[in-house]
Amino acid sequence: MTSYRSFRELMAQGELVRVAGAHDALGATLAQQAGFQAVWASSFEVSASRCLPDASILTMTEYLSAAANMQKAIGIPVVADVDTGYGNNLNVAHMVHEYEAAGITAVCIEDKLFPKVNSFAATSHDLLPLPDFTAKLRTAKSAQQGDDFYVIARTEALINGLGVDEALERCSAYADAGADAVLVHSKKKDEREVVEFLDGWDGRRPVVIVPTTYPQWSAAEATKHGVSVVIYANQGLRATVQALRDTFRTIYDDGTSLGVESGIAPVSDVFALQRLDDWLALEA
Ligand code: SPV
Ligand code: MG
Repeated sequence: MTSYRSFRELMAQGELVRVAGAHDALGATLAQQAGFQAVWASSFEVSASRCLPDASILTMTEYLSAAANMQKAIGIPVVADVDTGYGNNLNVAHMVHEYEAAGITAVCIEDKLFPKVNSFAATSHDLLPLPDFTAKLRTAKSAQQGDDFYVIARTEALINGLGVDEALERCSAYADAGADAVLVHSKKKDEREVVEFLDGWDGRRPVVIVPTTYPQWSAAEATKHGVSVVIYANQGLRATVQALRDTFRTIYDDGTSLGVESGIAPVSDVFALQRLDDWLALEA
């Protein structure tokens, strides 16, 4: 599948954009089939799919390969989680060249120091000084070749415990530096600090949220407070882990797969996801 709208076109529609996290083409396809408008090529998921921590261990090439494989399979845009941009300004420029050339229409760069660790890990989450991150954003925006490429600037100020004022100051500077949208991440169990951010935000760029730790805050509620994009970053991965664990355990314990057959997708379902008939038609 090659024709897909860019993320910018999707955003121009002015409706809430719901995004599901994935790490491969299969997950991305299932997200599209469920109705999501875009797919988040999650650094956490891509790392987990290799049983490695989300700690700047995999290389840009590996993340790009995963994102590109997703984009090739689906007709909705991939939003690539590109962590810190994989290094300094030079790395950011290279990243934009490579992602854009691969047909990715949106990336999300975060303001943590490289190497970064996943936001939920119990470790330090130091931020790049504000001027250094705005320089990264300006680098990214001037590196893009086409007008369509979309850069989301993500602040980890709340993750770092720096408070809403710091998050607002940073996102405002990120908008000035040319970011197309801002992502404010939080690891609180409720949405209060995100709401406080939204109440203080001047609205000149769309706001993206990732409500992993505050799942009780619905997309409908978030929209009322001015959120434009909601990312369900890792629920697919977590569902997969639990489903595989339960299925393998049952088969092993029972000594037969009979007990799981009614609860797993038939082979014909997998054939459909592989578009097997389309491929076999090429033989005709
Ligand atoms: C990811 O999915 O890789 C993210 C979101 O960056 S989080 O894991 O919540 O930091
Ligand atoms: Mg990530």
